[in-house]
Amino acid sequence: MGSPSGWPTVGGRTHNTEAGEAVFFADTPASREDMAASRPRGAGQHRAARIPHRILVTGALGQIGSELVPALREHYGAERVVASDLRVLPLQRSSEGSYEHLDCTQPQQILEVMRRHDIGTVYHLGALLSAVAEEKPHAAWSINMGGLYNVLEAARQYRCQVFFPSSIGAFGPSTPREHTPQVTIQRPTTMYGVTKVAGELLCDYYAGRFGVDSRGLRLPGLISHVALPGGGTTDYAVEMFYQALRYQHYTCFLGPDTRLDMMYMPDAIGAMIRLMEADAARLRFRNAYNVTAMSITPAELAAEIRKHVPRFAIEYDVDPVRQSIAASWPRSLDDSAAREDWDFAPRFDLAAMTADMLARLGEKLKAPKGG
Ligand code: AKB
Repeated sequence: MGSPSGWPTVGGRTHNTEAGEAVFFADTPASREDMAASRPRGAGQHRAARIPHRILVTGALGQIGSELVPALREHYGAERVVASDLRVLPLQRSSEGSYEHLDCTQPQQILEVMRRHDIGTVYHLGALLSAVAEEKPHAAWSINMGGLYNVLEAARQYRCQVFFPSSIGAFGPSTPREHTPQVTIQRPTTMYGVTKVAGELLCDYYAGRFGVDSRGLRLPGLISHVALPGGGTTDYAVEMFYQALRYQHYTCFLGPDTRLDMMYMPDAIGAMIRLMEADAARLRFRNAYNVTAMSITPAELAAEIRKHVPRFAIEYDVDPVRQSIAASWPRSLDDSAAREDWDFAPRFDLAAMTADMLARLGEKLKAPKGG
């Protein structure tokens, strides 16, 4: 059956229409066909996207990966998930499952890991966030774009499914800021945003041109008690929780009325897995889907925290760089396409997220270090 965008699918999983020629990776050790032949074919040629063979997570030690990897291991079995990152895995985590030291700017490293582990799906999370990308635009281009290109190209050759985390940063000041539509103007003014729009287009291209089963989300700010974000504009929200519990005081780098979309990490993890398992025939968009769970300001988050931590006080010392990035982003997203196409339904609103976050982070901060 043809997919909505016109590329053929095999058993719910798209497959390449091209004959596996290695353009960039001319010295690839194994062709896509070799890989396919070496895989067990319990279900004949009909290996559906919802039963991944083995899953590779890049950037696995980051904010999202720290929760996605355990969730995938729980969902599909620990032996099916290979975590990877540019960073060295802390010794105390070495028993958690397969781990590869992987630099996504190096195509041969990606190909080698995919071949060795017989990878069928890649969650490509390795990227620089918005504020740090603005500080280091050249590195951001090389890591965010180069890494994605290498992953898509390897996925083309090995017929892998690819998840790409786009962002609210893929929009810019000329985008409608309220209830931002799924399809709208995308002219970001940050290097981070440029790499996210270009990344969306590259996913679209690899899907349409080569039949790579690429899927993506335009993620809002993510709030988590497990791992800290690093170098993002929405990081204030996580910082506020830590500081509220530790010192009952937080100095916020965004102004009190800066409204941005946010989501609690369990909803984001659930959305990623649900999207990757969704019936390919229902997906109208191969670049990325708008998703959101709440649209909040620092002042609103502080007021919600104060319901649990009455002495909590906030003050503001605005960072002009991050404030101007935030000012170029939507204030609220329209996520109706995600709800319609693959039943996206977040569970945590501001009140539920705040209560859960304070309870879990409170436990974590009380626990003895290293315990
Ligand atoms: C950031 O602030 O850079 C990220 C994002 C919204 O993409 N959290």
